[in-house]
Amino acid sequence: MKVAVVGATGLVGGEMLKVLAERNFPVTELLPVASEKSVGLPIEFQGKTYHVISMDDAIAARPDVAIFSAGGSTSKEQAPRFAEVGTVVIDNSSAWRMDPTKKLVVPEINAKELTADDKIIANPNCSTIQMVLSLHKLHEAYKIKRIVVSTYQSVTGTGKKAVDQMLEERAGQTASNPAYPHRIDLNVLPHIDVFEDNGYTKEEMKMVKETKKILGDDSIQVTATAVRIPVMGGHSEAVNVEFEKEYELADVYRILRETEGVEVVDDVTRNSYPMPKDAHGKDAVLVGRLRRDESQPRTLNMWVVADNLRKGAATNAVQIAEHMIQLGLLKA
Ligand code: 11C
Repeated sequence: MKVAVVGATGLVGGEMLKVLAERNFPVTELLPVASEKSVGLPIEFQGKTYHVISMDDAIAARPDVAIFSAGGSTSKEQAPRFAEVGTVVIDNSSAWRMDPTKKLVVPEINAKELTADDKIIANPNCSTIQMVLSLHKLHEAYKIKRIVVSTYQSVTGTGKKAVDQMLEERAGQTASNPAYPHRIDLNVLPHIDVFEDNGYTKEEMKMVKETKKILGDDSIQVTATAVRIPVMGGHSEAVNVEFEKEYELADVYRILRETEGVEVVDDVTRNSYPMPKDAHGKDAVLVGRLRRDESQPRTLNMWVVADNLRKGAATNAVQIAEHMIQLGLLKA
């Protein structure tokens, strides 16, 4: 299969290449695509050296699938051009997620909705993916009424510039090209993406809107506070979820242990709980600190951690492509 990775030189693009190789995705020809300034740069993939090509050259090559991680405006402009030449586009930006004509897919939850008409498929935001993956089976069992979530997000979610900012600050330097309006090392920013008119950030509103769309239930109430912390390795989330129906904690453990893609890490007698350092490089969403919210009925507290570049981005995108192959919707 001819596979284009658009945004191949970015943090997520690099992870896409790693995940494609690890999962033995049937790549016969790789088309690494990036902005004009990166054209010609070497990219290693499965023991071969490829060179970055331009968007136009990639479209002319008519790839079977293009996995995009190049930002919203690039996706808005370029994804339809790939789709026009018959390429299936899996897009990791926010450009198409809330478009009612596009599917927003976490394969374990809603890959079955994919059809031959889906030429541009949206990959959700990383913070949303890990939360809904940990909750969808509980939603089936108890019906979610309301979610209150606070995130603790890795600088890798912003990209290389933010990683460099943190490492420079950690080395006692002033960041040469800061990604954030304040220092991030030894600090915490209650600010991810831009502020919207309602006082929430775009990241917070993504969690509200994307959750309803993926779980196919507009009645679910979500309120979020998204926070950047000086960590690499993964995003963490404190999730407080109120159900319509009463639950038994033992059943919640059983359901989560049986949820594909979820790993329960929860033994406080051994100080065992999910941490970003342990999620790093893994595809599983780690869930722990399960406990009843004693302040109101039918409500659960949990702590959810995942590698935002993997299940939160690259792995989920590649899994969508794999499902398209299995469903016969993506062919070489
Ligand atoms: C962050 N969640 O951690 C963001 C990165 O809509 O795909 C991913 C943004 C997106 O900053």
